[in-house]
Amino acid sequence: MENGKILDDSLTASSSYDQNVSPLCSRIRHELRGGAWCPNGLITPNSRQYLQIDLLDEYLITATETQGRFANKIGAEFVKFYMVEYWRDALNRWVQYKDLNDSNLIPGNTDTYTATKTVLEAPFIASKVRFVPYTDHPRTACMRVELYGCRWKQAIVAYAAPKGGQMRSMTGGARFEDLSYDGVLRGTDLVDGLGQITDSFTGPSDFELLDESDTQGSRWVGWNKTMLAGSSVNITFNFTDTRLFYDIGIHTNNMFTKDVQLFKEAEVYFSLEGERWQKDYISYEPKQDKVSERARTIYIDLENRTAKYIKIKLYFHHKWILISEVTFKSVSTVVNQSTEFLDEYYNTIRPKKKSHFSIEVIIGLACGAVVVGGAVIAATAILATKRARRRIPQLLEKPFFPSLRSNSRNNRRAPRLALSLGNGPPMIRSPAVVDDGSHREPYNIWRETLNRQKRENIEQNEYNEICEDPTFPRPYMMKRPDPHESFYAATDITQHVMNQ
Ligand SMILES: [Ca+2]
Repeated sequence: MENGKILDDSLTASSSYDQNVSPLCSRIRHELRGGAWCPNGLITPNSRQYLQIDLLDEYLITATETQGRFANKIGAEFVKFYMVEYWRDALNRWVQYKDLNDSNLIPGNTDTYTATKTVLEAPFIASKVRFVPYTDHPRTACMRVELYGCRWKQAIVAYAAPKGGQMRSMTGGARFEDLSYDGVLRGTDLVDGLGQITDSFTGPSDFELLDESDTQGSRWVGWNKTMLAGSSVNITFNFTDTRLFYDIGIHTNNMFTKDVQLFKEAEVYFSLEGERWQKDYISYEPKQDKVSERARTIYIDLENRTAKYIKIKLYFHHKWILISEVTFKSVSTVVNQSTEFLDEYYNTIRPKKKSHFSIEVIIGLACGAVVVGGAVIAATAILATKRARRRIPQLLEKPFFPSLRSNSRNNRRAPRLALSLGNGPPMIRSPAVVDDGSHREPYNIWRETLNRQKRENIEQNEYNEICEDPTFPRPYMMKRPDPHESFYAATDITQHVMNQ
């Protein structure tokens, strides 16, 4: 609003007192005409006036800010509390924002000039946002506003999941419901909305620790084994379009001393229309960790599969599964939906890639390499000793190492061995290792691991970069206070006192 990225065309309102206080005057820290947007008539507990901002695209909204009507000291109106409503085309309705304590009132202003910013406990995804002034007794109200957020690039229309549970054994009963979910409850399932699983917040490792901005809610959404009909938690995501998927990241809790553990297995299913699912699903079993209780993101390779719908089934390993965020790495794609294609899409079962390299083979290779390495070092040492005995005078003049660089065939192997050991994988080329055709795998695993690490870094950066979009104010961006504001404040307080 302040920087003009939101154009005048995007600003509308339910009403305005007159043209001098139209929605065009609602930009925070601006003094245009009457100095703020003022709805027509008094605001009462039953009235519903709003200022509407059309963002033209979907944004994750993380904070709001308001200011009253200062208007060069003649303004007297401000709003003590306001509500926020938002719209997404997929929802096709306006939803009222509520924080994790189920409160819909956001604190506004106490004077006409000081801006008040509120970081939202439960960020939401919206393409239009309304500010609705609230008052418990009739009064005039004027507002200037700002929105903070970033472009929403996950392309998820909605997800459906079983309603989360409550861990009664915890102090106060830790609530793992999806508190900001904006869809509807159908039976025991939440459908057609987005919520805490896609709000960009991840939970702390110890789920009993309250988030700084949380007063009661939890950043975790969780399910107990006994509360579900099946043996798995099934979550279905539908996307804006057909996409090519690289991977999925599931941020999960592993507080095994408090009955929570990583899921035992994840099955990932793909579909183009949400009814039928590919027979060839992806199965992934994360390595269980009974040492560290650190919460972590588990990435599953989605093998460049194409889908518009993805269903994940998470199987219990312990009593509870808690997840706080799910992200996808994907790009838009187009598919030919001919009968032949669909038949192949749903029914083809591809040969499984060997996902785990046998641990025995790795140990065998490592032992072989150590034995060979030891033998070569021993041979080198013996030869070097023999040479040294022959060349005692030279040895006294030169350091030992250059003798390894002599033209002796055996000695020449030593630097190469050092290089091999230093680089790790090439040591499998050692002739002592059984050449059964599988010896290339450690190299591949090593390379894939390296790539995965790189990709995770990129992934994390890319995800964070969603909130670095220069076309929209960054979340939690603290603005330098306007020096004029303090001037206004001082004079206005003086005038206020004088008026009294
Ligand atoms: Ca979250």
